[in-house]
Amino acid sequence: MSFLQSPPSLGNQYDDDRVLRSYLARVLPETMLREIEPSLREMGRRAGGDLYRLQLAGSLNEPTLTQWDAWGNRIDHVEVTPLWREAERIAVDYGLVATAYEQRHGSLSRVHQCALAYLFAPSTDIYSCPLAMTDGAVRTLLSSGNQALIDRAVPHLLTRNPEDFWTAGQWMTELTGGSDVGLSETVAVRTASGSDRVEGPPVRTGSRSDRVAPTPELNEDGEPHVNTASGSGRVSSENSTSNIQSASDSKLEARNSEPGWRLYGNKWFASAITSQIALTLARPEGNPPGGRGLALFYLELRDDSGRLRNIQINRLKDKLGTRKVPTGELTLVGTPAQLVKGTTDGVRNIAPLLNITRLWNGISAVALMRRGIALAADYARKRTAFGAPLSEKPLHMDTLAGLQAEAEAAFHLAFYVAELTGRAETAGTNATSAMLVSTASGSAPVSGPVIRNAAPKINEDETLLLRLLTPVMKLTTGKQAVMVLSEVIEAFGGAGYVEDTGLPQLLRDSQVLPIWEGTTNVLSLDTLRVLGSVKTASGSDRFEGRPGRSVRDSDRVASEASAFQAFKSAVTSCLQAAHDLSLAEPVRITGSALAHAEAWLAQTSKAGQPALESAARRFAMTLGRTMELALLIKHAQWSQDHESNGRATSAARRFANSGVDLLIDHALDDARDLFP
Ligand code: MFK
Repeated sequence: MSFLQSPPSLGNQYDDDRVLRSYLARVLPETMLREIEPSLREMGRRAGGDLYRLQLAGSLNEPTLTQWDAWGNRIDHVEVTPLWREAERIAVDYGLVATAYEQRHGSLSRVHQCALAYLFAPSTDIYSCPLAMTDGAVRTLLSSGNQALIDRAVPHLLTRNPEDFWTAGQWMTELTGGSDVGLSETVAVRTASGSDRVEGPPVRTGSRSDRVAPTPELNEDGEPHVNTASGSGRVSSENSTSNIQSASDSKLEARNSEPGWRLYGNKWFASAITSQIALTLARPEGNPPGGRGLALFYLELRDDSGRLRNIQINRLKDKLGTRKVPTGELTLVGTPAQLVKGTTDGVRNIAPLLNITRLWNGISAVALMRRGIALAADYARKRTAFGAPLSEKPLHMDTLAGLQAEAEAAFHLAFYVAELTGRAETAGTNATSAMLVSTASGSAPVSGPVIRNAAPKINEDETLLLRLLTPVMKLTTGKQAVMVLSEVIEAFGGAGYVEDTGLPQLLRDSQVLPIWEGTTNVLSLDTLRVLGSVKTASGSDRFEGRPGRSVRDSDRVASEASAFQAFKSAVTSCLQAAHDLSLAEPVRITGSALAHAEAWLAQTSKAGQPALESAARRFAMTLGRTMELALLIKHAQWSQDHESNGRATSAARRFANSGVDLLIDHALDDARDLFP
């Protein structure tokens, strides 16, 4: 061969990222940016350097499940990839979860954490998945007020000591359940008072014989003996010297002599099953059907000797993407568990976790877009065809410019939701979080004074806005990621279609983003529900915008109006920041999309639920893209004024003409006719 094409390469992923650096310069106080920038730069160096090389070198590695040892013992041992092991160490070291709760910079700690995650995620093979669930578990446990569980688990989830670190799983999906979690069949049985003895599994109604839980054979501890494992869980006897372990052991022993719960059922899509704990839903015997009849449970997967606690791992999923994530099908055969908060309302009680993982989903979406574009741009400078580098070809330039505008718009929405999340979390909770973290690690995790930022506390409107924008942001950025990464693959021609370039993984991994944590359609309906415009499948029409408050009947009308008003005023305030003529057209397009969305909602609400539902996705995406453009305009003006930089303005102008208002009314009858 006379010619060899130079492959794409990456530089420091912090230094090279104009959008991230410009955004941080706008939203962070200078002192904070100065303090955190070295760690961001270091993460950027690793993301474009050793981690990226490790990722490419291990592209064929996948997790494995070994169900039996050589002597016939059921062990269900999951081995993760070398990059995942390294990613865990880095995650703990940099406080990928802890940063948000240590709150050294008040509400802006969430932005700090998301910036770290954004740099870390594309080079670590979706290790962001267990981190997202861990973060969500912390938020859920703190919201539950269950002090025993908070004391037991949160210090492990937030520690910066790798020996003590736990991750959390989120087991929601069942064969029946899927998105409709209220259909879950897992049953919770209360054990006899004062003993750990199992009352016996409930009668199962599943049609498949392997879904019937066998009567457990009890071991000497009175626990049904199902698994022994070599123990990949680190909370084992060898860790008994750990500060955290010894501090909480006595509490655990005390609990074991109290009445408890055993879970029986199948979890069909349990992500990252190497976690030490999981939050899951099960229906206490006798409870009514639906999400309200489910309760939220906490469980620890392994006992002190590392054996799985009555959990069988039946197989790992053979997935399109996220192949490094060990996603399992599990059977719970009398798994000991503890109630997190009450015996009902499990879906409502696990909602804090959903909102945090949806934020991570959006941050991951923009991170993957950024990675794909960085590689494609570098390649375009190296690849010469038809007499010039691709970067000088007008059509190729135009194609990548369109992707950059999408990614830039998505970035601002995802990080805006991070800002709001941080403000909601620090509304009156600073003291609690700070205390939790200092007890977690035994000493302050990082030295130096705690700097509180001057960001305003969240108000009622912004609380509504956060509830609305979380699903809107997740669904909008997820779709954008798939579109952008598909184009990125094409920008490499045939090379993008070849596995060992590492490029196909980008597209495959992005395809999960619109699916897990609520599909586009489910979240579109959630968006309408937040606006008070539809009932859910389970008939709930309650509105949970303000913490601790549900709104019904006449109040609901007010909340419907105020959720949209909160959105409208957020968009409008961004537009008011724009004064340069170059932004006039994007401002006009944003205003027009906003007015159309408002009029459509008012009008279609009167037309009834089928009309609303059938257009819900177009409506929610219009809200997402409108907010994205508004935020991009605001940033573009700032960047002109403070950095004399017009590139964000170019992004706003391009994005404004890439379809912001998607609200076309297709006739419902046509949809019925067309349904294949
Ligand atoms: C790097 C990327 C990070 C991601 C990694 C994660 C890996 C994990 C992979 C997975 O586990 S994917 C599976 C995740 N599953 C979902 O996301 C479920 C999707 N389905 C929904 O979101 C449905 O809308 C829902 C299950 C919530 C519907 O269930 P129900 O039983 O019909 O509940 P309903 O009546 O809609 O809501 C019950 C209560 O919760 C209501 O409050 P009230 O009881 O006061 O009326 C709702 O207002 C409240 N609620 C629901 N969603 C909420 C919420 N509150 C706040 N925020 C929310 N998001």
